[in-house]
Amino acid sequence: MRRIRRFSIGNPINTEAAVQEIPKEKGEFPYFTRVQGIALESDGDSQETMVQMDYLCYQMGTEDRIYGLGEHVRGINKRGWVYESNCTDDPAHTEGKRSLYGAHNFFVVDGAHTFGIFVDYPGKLTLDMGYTRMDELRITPEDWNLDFYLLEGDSILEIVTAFRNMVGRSYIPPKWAFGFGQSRWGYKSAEDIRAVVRGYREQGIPLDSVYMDIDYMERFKDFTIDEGRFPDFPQFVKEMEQEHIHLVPIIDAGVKIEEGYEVYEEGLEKGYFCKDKEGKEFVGAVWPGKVHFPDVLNKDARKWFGSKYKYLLDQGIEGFWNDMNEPAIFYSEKNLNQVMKEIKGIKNDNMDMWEVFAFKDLVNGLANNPKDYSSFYHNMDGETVCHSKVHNLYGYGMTRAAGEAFEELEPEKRILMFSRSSYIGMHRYGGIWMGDNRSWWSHLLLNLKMLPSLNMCGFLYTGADLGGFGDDVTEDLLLRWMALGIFTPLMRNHAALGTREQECYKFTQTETFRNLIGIRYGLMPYLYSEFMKAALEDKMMFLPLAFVYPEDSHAKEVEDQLILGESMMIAPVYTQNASGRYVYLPEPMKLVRLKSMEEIETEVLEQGHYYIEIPLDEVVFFIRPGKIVPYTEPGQHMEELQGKELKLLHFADGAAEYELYQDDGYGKDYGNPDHRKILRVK
Ligand code: MIG
Repeated sequence: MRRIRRFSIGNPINTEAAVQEIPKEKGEFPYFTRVQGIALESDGDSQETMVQMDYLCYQMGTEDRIYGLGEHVRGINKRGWVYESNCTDDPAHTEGKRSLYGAHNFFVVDGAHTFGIFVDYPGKLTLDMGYTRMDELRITPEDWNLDFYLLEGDSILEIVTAFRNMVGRSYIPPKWAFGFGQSRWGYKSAEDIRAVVRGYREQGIPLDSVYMDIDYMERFKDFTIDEGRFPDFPQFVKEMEQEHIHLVPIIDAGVKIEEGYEVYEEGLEKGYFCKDKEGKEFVGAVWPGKVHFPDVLNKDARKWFGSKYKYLLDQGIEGFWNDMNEPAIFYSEKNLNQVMKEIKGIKNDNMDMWEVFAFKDLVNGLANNPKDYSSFYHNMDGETVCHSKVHNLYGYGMTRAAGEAFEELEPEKRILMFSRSSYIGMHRYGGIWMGDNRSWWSHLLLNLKMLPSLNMCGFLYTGADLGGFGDDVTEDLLLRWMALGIFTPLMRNHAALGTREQECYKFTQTETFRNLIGIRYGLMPYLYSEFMKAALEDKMMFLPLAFVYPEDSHAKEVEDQLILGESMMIAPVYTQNASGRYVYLPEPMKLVRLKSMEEIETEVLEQGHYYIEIPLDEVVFFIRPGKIVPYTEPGQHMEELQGKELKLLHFADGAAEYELYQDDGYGKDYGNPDHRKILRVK
């Protein structure tokens, strides 16, 4: 039996994370006690101090496991670290980090008691999962205005579905956005993009989209296109369309301060930017130089900012990615002046070591400074709210602005949208990508581990920068990473300015890349069906083995394999120079080995532990007993898949069924029964 209970404390800010209204209950929270006590507080780096604190505490048993929290470093089981919900632009996703770009305060405790918790609180929230004391789970907000939801059910999956029901249906992208996309920070002109498309098409490597990073804009101004480098943009969009390529431009949060720039002038005139204490527009600096931040938490401002996407929609664009919306701030005008003053003061000193360090900290502390976040304000339904109280809603607000505008501007059509920063609730308006990872083997594994925790929080359309964003990739890392990426809804190769070029055609094993990406397209009938069913039925697409085999103590500890939908288990290679890997089969499964969509071998394996050989040019997955995986011949792009004959891979002794979901990939009549078809083996 499922049950959701809501305990409201103080005067919570309405985040609109939930779409289902749960009546408030009075009284004590079950399981948790509110503790007045001494705790360790950290400044995020290494300084820790003992402070008096007020927190909610759950006494964990040794067997308790914790799942969820969305976008974070570390394991599928989140126990044993302290996490902070505090959306941060930090491109070093190392194990010691407490927050990344998102704030996803939903988790499930599984053990002596099994229950889910959602803390609807848009400020900084500390989730101590056995860090201060190994046996205590502590939840510490910065103030006591929050909604605390307790979810119960007969299984973890039931709890997750109840939660997803409560927060509303996950965003569904157009079908072409399941195709492979190439991106790189540094494509500067139409010519650069043509060269990428040529590179792929000449090698016969499938491709559906090319992403346009900040360089397409005129001096990094949102909703502008540099005419010199992109002459006749609508014509260029058409040209790409003929190549079956979608262009996907980036939109940044900050609006450049520049006289004569329409978005700036309009926003200023209407009072739609965030204000400082004196009521003047807050000045931060990001890529465009000095900017104002649109107040996307103000309904009218949000509507206005969303309407700006029309400029690009009108030119044929059908997808966007929203960046820098934590919001990232390189420095604020005020703080920079202050720091400069302080530096002047020490200029002629003979600085000692500590002073030099302090000087360095002054400069490094310019970016994403908490003082800046507490020095500007939003207008939420007429009320002035300090940014730091609602910090985690900014990316959500920006993406919601776009999503709501698309509903109005393109009511019949799905538009691709994914964001960097997010909060639960934003999952209704867009997906997310996993931010600035690195070309590290450990980040391939992190990519895998984040999938189920994001799915729990409603984020289904997601993926990591394949090959890694920062640092230089190697060909084998890219191949292995793509072999995971072929399964993730967002499949995009993206890299940072100045790193090794990592478009697939730039390497020697082009045939392998062609086959690998071909397998993605070949498996599309299955992948798309599983995505759509997960979205429409509030289910997870990627599941930890622990959720599917709760009685199996081995399965519970597996952190490098996932169940994908109803039929499949994946187990990618994530170590360098490996000829294969160990895989645990919780039940008999059929191993499927593909060199390409035309070269498929299968083998039935009993339950148990195996070392599976997986050469660089092969993909392996497993089919569960009684299950079916529909597939087709690959194509060069998504449109080419239309009308291709369906074939079935299966591990069925007797009769088995699979529900296929198929639609035109653009429309929104998701409930149409014609989209569902039962496939059978006899
Ligand atoms: O400060 O637009 O995460 O994907 O390539 C970096 C340039 C700004 C961060 C994004 C990344 C993008 C980059 N952006």
